[in-house]
Order: sequence, then C-alpha cells, then structure tokens
Amino acid sequence: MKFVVLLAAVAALSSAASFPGKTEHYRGNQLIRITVEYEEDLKWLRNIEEKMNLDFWTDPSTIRPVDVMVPRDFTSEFKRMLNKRELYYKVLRQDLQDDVDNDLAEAMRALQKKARIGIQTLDDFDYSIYHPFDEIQQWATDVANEYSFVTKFKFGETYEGREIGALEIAAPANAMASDPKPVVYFEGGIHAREWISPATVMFFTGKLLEMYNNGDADARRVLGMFDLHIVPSLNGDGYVFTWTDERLWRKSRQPNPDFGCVGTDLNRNFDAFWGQNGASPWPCSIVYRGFTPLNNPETTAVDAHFQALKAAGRVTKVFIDWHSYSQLILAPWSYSSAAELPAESENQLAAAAAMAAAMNSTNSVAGGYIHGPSARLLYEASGASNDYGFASTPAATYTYVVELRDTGEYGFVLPADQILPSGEESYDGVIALLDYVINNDYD
Ligand code: 0X9
Ligand code: ZN
Repeated sequence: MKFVVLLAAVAALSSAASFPGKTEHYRGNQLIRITVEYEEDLKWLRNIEEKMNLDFWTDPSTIRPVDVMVPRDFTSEFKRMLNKRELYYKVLRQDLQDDVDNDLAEAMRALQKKARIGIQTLDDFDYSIYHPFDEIQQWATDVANEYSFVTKFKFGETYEGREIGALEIAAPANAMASDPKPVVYFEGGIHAREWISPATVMFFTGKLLEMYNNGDADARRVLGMFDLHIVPSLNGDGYVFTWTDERLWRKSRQPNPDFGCVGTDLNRNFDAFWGQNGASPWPCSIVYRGFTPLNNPETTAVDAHFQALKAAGRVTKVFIDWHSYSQLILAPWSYSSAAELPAESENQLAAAAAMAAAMNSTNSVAGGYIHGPSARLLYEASGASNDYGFASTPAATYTYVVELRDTGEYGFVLPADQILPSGEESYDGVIALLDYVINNDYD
C-alpha cells in the first residue's frame, strides 16, 4: 500500500490543535543567552545547571553561546546573579509560551492543509513540514513498499507501547563492496523536542532513494557499498508528548518509581561510561541517566539491534545520532575531556571535517558546522550515544552526535522552512562522510 492517509492522523491530533501548550507550561519563561569567555564562569554556570536543574538548551561552553530557559519566577534573580558576576546576557525569547503556541499552531495548520488535499502518495509526501509520530511510521511503511531493496522492521517498542519502526536499505552490492556490506546506522529523535532531527533523517533518506532510482552516481556508490539501518524517531513517546502536552519535553516518558518526575534522558542511558560526569542520578533532572544503563525500552532496542548484528558477524562502520541544535559534529569521547583520545580519533575527525565542509558548502548556513571531540569541544556527557556507538556493542569507528540547525535564533522551536535546507546540507554531509570511509577505511 503506497498511500498515506493523513486524515486520521490529523483527526487524532485535532484536539491538540485546540490546546497547543494547553498547560501554559512555559508562560513567562525566558530564553536567556549568556556569552562566556572564562573557564571560571563556565564552571559557575555548570554548577548552577546542576544545583538548580535549569534547562540549558546549549551547554556551558565557549564554542557556542550558552542558552538557558529560565522559569518565570526565577528570571529577575537569575539576571541579578549574572549582573553580579559581570556576565553579558541577552533575552532571546521574552515568553516561550508564545513561541511554542505559534510553533504548534503553524505545524497544525500545515497538517490540516495537507489533510484537505486528502489521500497522498509517497511521491507527494511533504518533507517541508513537521509530521506527527504516526505519519513518520507510515512514511517508513510507504518507503519500504516503494523500493524493492528497502524493508521496514520493528526496531522495538516504547514504554507506552508504540512500535518503533526502522528501515533497512540493502541495495545490490557494488563489485568492490565487502560481503556482507558494512552497516551504517542513523538514528533520529532520541530527544523529543528536537523536531528537526526526524524531519532531516526522513528527508535525506528519501532523497538518497530517489537519487538512486534516478541513477545518480553518489547515491549508487554509497548504497552499493553500505547497508543503511535507519530509525527516524526513536523516542516516540516523548515526541508524541511534545505535540500534545509539552513542546519542549526532552526525555523518554517512562515513570520513575517513588519520584513524581517522569522520564530518562535516553542520551545518558547508554551502556558506555554510564553514570560518570555530565549525567544526573536525579529523576527530575533533564539529564537523568536512568536507574541502570539501558533500563529504558528505547535504548534497549538500540542495544538489542547491535547485539543481533554482532552475533550475525555484521560490521557497523558508521553510527550517527541526529540531534539539534548548535550545528556541531561531535566525535568521541563524550564522557571525559581529560581521557586520551582513541587511536581512531584522527580518522574520526578527518571524516567529520569532510562532512562539515560539505554541509557548509551546501547553503553556507550562518555559523557553519563545527566538528571535534564532544567533551573537549563542548562538555562532558556520560552514557551518551556517541561513546556507546564507538566503544560499546556497535563498535563503529565513525560514531557521532550531529547537532543540526540552528545556532540559537529559534533553537528547538525551529521553523519548518528550515527543514529542506537542513535536509539538503545533511544529505551532502552524509555523502561526504561515507565517501571518506570508502576512500580511507573500507575493507
Ligand atoms: O546533551 C546531549 O545529549 C547532546 N546535546 S543536546 O542539546 N542535543 O541535548 C550532546 C551530547 C554530545 N556529547 C557531549 N556533549 N559530550
Ligand atoms: Zn539532543
């Protein structure tokens, strides 16, 4: 079945249309940008982040400005503290509830416009708007039905019982390809509010397949040399929650017994240096690491997939966890800035440099994409996907967290008109990265 019925999805969300931000959860909250130059100020901010459990949209570093969401009751006090420390700040968003309301209303308008047109084919799938979870799953079904060498499979189930769909793209092998081909893994949407991630992953996947069918040399080369495993939206429960309740939700939706706070930061829950720096043992923290490594069904699904690949003797070469925002390509290590970089670092960084150069040349996006080892470039985060992909079960040399657009003008509430440019530059980045591997590290 190659048809996508949008009407049902929109009907299911029609109540959401009437209550975007129904809880007025963000009323009066401000987004404050702090420019930091000195290490002592970074330390001070990191301490505040931890002690006060503030939602830092970008983490304290000097590479990008530090954006923090400050609850309405704390804005005056927080500004007083910044003034006292003589830290320069700017209020980027006066009232985040207004931004979130506008964003959801815009997303709903776009969907309703689609619904009016009625039944769609995959050819008409609108990559330029944000799609609810069910439509993302339907997209995966339609893609699998359209291409003979693409299969949709059940990757796992979320805590709330949603099926997490994944695609396997296994095009005929090139003469030079290894047998079996090495695996390239792309994962979107681990953080619920980063809507540009699933949207971008769907776009470049769709483009790659379309270009392949058109006989494009780049698409033929990379799909002939690698099998692609793609999970467009890993954190389905969190993603649905951002559409219906809290647009800025980050974590999973698994409850924490004995605590009122729900959810785990899935990107602190992997079995790689779990529980070290940059992850919290407190369930109410937005960087809560979970009770034990992989104790969420979404991260378990990732690990089960790679355990199975390993058992089958498959090699995973590339592992990318797509996030937003800040425009960064982040290699290991994530858990420590002091740890010696791995021997593979030189290759990892050269490949990331090629990817960044390609991404920058597509649209010359403001601020550019910057690459480097995560903890040194940014801050430490343990139990994160990029260390897991490299040092744990997948053992993929080319493992990254990629932070997509933008650099903070809109942050997580990125307007839909940036989906296509983000998708185009990411497509070019993927080709450049895979070409680096083909030319330098393919066996
Ligand atoms: O904190 C994260 O999980 C990622 N940033 S995000 O804003 N998308 O949440 C970055 C993790 C990369 N690793 C390190 N920063 N060490
Ligand atoms: Zn993220």
